[in-house]
Formats: sequence, structure tokens, C-alpha cells
Amino acid sequence: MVVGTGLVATVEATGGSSTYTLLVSDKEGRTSKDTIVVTGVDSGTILFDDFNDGNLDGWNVVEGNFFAAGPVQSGVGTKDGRLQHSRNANPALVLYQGTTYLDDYTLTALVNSESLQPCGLVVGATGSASLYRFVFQVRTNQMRLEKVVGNKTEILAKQDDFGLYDQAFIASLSLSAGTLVASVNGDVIFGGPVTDSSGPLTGQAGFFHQGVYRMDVDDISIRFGTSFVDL
Ligand SMILES: [Ca+2]
Ligand SMILES: [Ca+2]
Repeated sequence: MVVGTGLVATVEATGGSSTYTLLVSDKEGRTSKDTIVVTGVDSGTILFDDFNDGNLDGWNVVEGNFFAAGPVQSGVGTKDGRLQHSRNANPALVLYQGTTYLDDYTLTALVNSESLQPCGLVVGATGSASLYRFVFQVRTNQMRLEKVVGNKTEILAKQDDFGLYDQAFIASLSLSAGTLVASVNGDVIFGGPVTDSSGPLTGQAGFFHQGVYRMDVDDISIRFGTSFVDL
């Protein structure tokens, strides 16, 4: 679907993240292509944070070493701020605490990880001992959906062939009454919704990391409802 033409195109933003293709063509028919991700904010948006202001307002670093990184920190600009984790082999967790939502929401973010160790998205969290997490682990080429309660980790679902190392991708995780839907670049993972029928958790959204190497997270949105559920 073509939504605009010309050097300047005006497109009506919708809530959530959308990917647009930029196509340049000349008279001889030569073309070049690029894509951009645009995030619209609407009444269904609980949070949108691009970290370009260089602070973690609303976020709580529960464990480890998450911080706001980017040029804003060196005084040379305000662009390209992001949430970053690095240089800490201990479990790390950051949760968004800005509102009181607990259930029925979707967390979406642009993730870029250089870590071989588990890292990823968290929902339904009341702390590091009670949460669901969408795990990316390059070392074992696996994505997993895990439930952590106390010191027990239960694998709710897993899928092999994950190779998104050192490249940005859009990950999302929805939570609604113990049903989770995970997606990468718009594709639903684990074959569809996964339901935790034993003691569903509710709570905050955030990110975790259990390695040494860098993980960047940017353009985070939390929206009401389960955007990727197609029941
Ligand atoms: Ca940013
Ligand atoms: Ca901020």
C-alpha cells in the first residue's frame, strides 16, 4: 500500500510501531530502498520512551546495571539516547514503574544485543522473583518464554533458530490474564498465544540481561491490550 509520494510525505500516525519502506526511483527506473520504524502515540499508549532526554525517569533499576546512554550524556546532543546494559555478569532487571497498570498490555521495543547470554523482555513482574520473560539466547540459538517464581524457572515455550545477533529487531510481549503473545519483527513466536494456567502473574513491564556484553533497547512502548493476538 502506498501511503505517500514525493520528497516530503505526510502520513497519519497510528498508535504503536509501524514499518515504512522508503523507495527512491529515477527516470531510468533505478531504485533504492530503505525502511524506517515510526511509533505513533495515541490514547491506547501507556508509555513511549525513546530515552533521547538521557534519563531513566519512571524506570526502576531493580538489579544490575541498566542506564541511559547516548550523545546527550557527553553534552554533544540530545539524539539517539537509549536504554543500555553492559559490563555486568550478574542478573540485571529494569522495570517501568510510571503507572499502576498490571495486566492486559503489550510491551514493544527495538532491541539490539551483542550478548550470547540470556536477555530480553519482561512482563507481569513485581520484582526479580516473580515475572514472565521473553528470552533471547544466541549461545543456544533459542528463544524461550519463561515464568520465574522465587528461585524456580519454568519454561512455558521455546523455539530454536534464533540468530538476531548484533542487529536491531522489534520485539513485543503481551500479557492478558496469564496469556502471553511474543513476536519478533511482527511475526508471532511459539506458534501463537501461550497460556500459563497455574497461578497467572500480573505486574510491571521491563527488560532483563544476564551477560557481560552490550544490550541496547530503544523506542519502548507499552500499550493497553494485546496487539498481536489474532484469535
Ligand atoms: Ca532513542
Ligand atoms: Ca526519559
